Amino acid sequence: MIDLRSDTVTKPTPAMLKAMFEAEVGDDVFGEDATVNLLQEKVAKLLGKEASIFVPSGTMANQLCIKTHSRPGDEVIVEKSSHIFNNETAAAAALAGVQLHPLVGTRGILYPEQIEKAIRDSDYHHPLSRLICLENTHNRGGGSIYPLEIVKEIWKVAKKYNLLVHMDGARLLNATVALGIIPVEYTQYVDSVTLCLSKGLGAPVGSMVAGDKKFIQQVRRFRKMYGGGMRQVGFLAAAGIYALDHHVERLAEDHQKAKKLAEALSKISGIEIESEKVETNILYFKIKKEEWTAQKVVEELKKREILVLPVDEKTMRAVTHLDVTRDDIEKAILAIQKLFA
Ligand code: TLP
Repeated sequence: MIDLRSDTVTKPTPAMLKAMFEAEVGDDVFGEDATVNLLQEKVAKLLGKEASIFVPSGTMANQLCIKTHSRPGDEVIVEKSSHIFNNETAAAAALAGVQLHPLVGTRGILYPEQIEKAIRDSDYHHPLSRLICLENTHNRGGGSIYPLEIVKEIWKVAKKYNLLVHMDGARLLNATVALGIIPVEYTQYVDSVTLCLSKGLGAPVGSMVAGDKKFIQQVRRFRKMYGGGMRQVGFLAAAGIYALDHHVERLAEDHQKAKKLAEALSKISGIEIESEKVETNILYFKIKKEEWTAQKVVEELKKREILVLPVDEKTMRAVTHLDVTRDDIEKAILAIQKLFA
């Protein structure tokens, strides 16, 4: 099977598994897991923050940040197609008690002027605007990269009105590798940032939250509350360390593979895709054949050993990653060409 559904599907490489087996572990709820501690120091440094903390998932990472930054009744500005708004089972409302204020972005990107307009005035009928969440890269935006200058301007607006900024950086390193910059260039303009080890980086489990020390202390309390305090979890942290040491620069390959696939798809009549807009490892395409649905194409491709994700009636997603070779991309292209011929 050539699995293009998500970059979450990767399995540990033999070298990663070896690192996991050899990890020194301890009880992380006591703060005694040496490998977790090492990962947390490494990520804090990478993201230019005072501290970081290992958590089970990207969803928990985002939700811990929202919970820690806000109080019930506050308002959080998000993008309408963001993961936080659509794919976290309303956790911000259920667990943090906040109201999400969704704004429509351009390929998921919000602009400082629209954010400034959405910030509430001090009328006591209104909720208190507390936090702005940015997703980088933006999944539903098509793996789009937040322009650095825009993040800087959003930060300025946030500080002018005393708001906090959170970055859902599940795929932050896809953005930095594509731009050839270091993560700190972004993270200097956010109060908190998450990073998923289990997506393009290829670790089996785990995400990171980074911020200042006081913030991370509070995140640690809420992580316990949310049931995310884990014990000898250094086995998983070791996979994260391995991923950061060996799988970052190679993300560029995933971007090339996505571009190649997108360009080939753009030449197939029956498929609609703006291949020039594919910037990282995620691509969305639409089925133009009237009688075909995305579900039908998924089923047909599955028979040909290719997995893609249906998104809505006519739209599908493909994501490149560590476990999809250049050869697999060629095979996928051929199979899709044949199906649409
Ligand atoms: N995204 C998954 C699905 O949930 C859609 C995927 O296959 O892309 N932030 C962003 C931007 C994400 O794309 C995801 C996962 C998360 C957060 C949540 O991460 P997990 O799955 O670890 O909770």
